[in-house]
Amino acid sequence: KAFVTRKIPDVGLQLLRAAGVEVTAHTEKRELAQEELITACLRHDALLSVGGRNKIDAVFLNACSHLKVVSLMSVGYDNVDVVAARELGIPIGHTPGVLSNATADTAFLLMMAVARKAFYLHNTIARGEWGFFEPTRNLGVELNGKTLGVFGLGKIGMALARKCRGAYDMPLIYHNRGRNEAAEQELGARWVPFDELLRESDVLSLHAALTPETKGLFNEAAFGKMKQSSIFINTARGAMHNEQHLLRALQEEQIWGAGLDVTNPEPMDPDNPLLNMPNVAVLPHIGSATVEARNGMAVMAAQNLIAGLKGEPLPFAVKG
Ligand code: 8YV
Repeated sequence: KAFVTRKIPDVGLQLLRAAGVEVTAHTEKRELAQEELITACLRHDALLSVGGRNKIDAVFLNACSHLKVVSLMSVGYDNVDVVAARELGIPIGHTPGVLSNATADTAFLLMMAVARKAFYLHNTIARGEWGFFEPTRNLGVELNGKTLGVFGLGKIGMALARKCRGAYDMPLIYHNRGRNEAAEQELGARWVPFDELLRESDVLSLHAALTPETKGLFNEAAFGKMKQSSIFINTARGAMHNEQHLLRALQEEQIWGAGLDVTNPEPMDPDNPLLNMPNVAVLPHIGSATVEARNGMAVMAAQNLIAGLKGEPLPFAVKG
């Protein structure tokens, strides 16, 4: 018996049912309170958890230590206490890879939207403010040959770097804990220290996991080191940037623009001044929201769950 925390693509449910799993899905359009999740899980053998709202923390895991598997329908697992899960012997699955292209597309889309003020100009038209044409109005910037800086060069960062190379011949610099030899060979990527990444990137895109080390890393000090002409893109986790500091950096023209698919907090307050700035584009955490990616994620999450129920190793386990 498996409990699923949201409506997921049919392809995932079909796989589960074909394997003989009895599924209960929470399909109401409201967040599950933590106590409700625990109560539901006490009646099930496995959990398929969608999105980062429900915390799979030590309290949850201890209350639900009977679970044979927790299968996440996401690549990120910052909402999970991986150490507590390991100690309790509960395997955790996730869905890396299938969403890399979709998420990289979202970063690319934001980069272009910021460079040409696209979302802001769309909104001005909707407000009846098409405006008077002058050759010096509504000017954006071009991306050709500009340097792409990636913080956390893994699958998603690589997918973005390939798109940027193909479309704009953008040189690639990156900062990771370790070197990414494959990226250096394939894309001529250059590892740089963190401060150099800040100083040299024309477009700086975040693709790392949220950890205690990356939380709040993009703050006043970091924005202060970036080029005044630079564009900051976050499709990873909102908690990696300080949103007040980002707003100030934009207002004081320390950086040129920002594109966010993740905000801090989510949802973003509709009165947030970032939403009315010409060089800012914001999306409601849609990085992996394509038919292809979400179907792939549902399949992987179902495969992890089925393996866990059988007591087999998960095909896509969180290593933690
Ligand atoms: C999702 C994500 O929007 O995979 C992740 O880590 O942030 C996104 O793909 C969401 O968490 C889907 O469950």
